[in-house]
Amino acid sequence: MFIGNASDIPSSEITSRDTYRLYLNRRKFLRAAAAAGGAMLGGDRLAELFDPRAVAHADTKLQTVSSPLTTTGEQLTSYADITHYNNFYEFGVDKGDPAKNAGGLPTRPWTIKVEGKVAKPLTFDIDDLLKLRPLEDRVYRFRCVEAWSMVIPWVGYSLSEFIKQCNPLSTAKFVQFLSYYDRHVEKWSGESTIYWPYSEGLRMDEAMNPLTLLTFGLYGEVLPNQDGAPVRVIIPWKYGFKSAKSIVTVRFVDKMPATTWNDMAPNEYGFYSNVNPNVDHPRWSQKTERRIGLPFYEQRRTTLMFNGYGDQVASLYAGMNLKKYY
Ligand SMILES: Nc1nc2c(c(=O)[nH]1)N[C@H]1C(S)=C(S)[C@@H](COP(=O)(O)O)O[C@H]1N2
Ligand SMILES: [Mo]
Repeated sequence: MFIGNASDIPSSEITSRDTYRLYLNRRKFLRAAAAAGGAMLGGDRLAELFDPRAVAHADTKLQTVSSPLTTTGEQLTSYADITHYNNFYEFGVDKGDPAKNAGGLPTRPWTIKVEGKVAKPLTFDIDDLLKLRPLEDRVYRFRCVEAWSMVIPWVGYSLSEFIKQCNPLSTAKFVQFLSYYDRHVEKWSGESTIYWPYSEGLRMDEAMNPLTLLTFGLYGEVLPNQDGAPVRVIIPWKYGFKSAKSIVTVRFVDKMPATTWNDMAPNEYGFYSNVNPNVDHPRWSQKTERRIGLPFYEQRRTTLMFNGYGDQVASLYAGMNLKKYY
């Protein structure tokens, strides 16, 4: 955790973006103080103050509106945890690697190519997509298949709004998302045996469900690179690996597309991957999860069917055997 031990604000208090900002201001102040009377601070302390991860940029704010689809009532996971406990295997296999290594991801210019079963192939520029619909603040529970979870205030709009612009044909039954891949930029991608680019997919009705979020930011700011800048999807009732990051291609297809984790270990990771406490992973239970960032004795909690979004999505799977289609 980058909060380290140098600050007079304990990391347990850094629970919101506002607190985080106060913390940054405090650091800036200390940095100025260090410049003025540097001899007072030791080398380690100085290194901590100049931690590049703590620099907030003025141009990262997004204009947002509140959303009727937000989930409330649970304590938000801190910005520090959301941005320093990541899975982004292109930038390394450890949770702390993406924050360290994703700085070189070139997020402008950025386009999404739309291809496959559409009236005609299209290319969207990220800056046009940001203006397509009002950006909403939407708090969602986020459940990783590794049995940890967070509560994250995302920024975006329903993927369905984007899909309408793509004019998919009636033969489009699934939509596939492909992530950016450049092995020169993502030098760490060889640490795993994943076949790149990262690929994920949804059935068309899942993609059109209003909860499925085309995501541009978190905590009211653009996505940090390690969280999938400049655009990703978030499907709150599915395990986290379904949410492809840094998307460059959206492909409409007539058959279930190949997806990264399903390719890697089909008996462990199904195509659907709905959060389901009644279907254990072959190597661990899915009945409970560990909420990141809480005191140790408060972390463990019961995993909810469809991650708690059953009212909105259970009907998508009516009549399906969810033990078979995990
Ligand atoms: N391109 C790409 N997308 C990805 C991954 C990845 O390794 N590469 N990891 C997935 C997994 S396993 C999870 S849990 C989430 C993590 O998102 P977060 O780091 O923003 O919490 O991203 C998903 N999307
Ligand atoms: Mo994950």
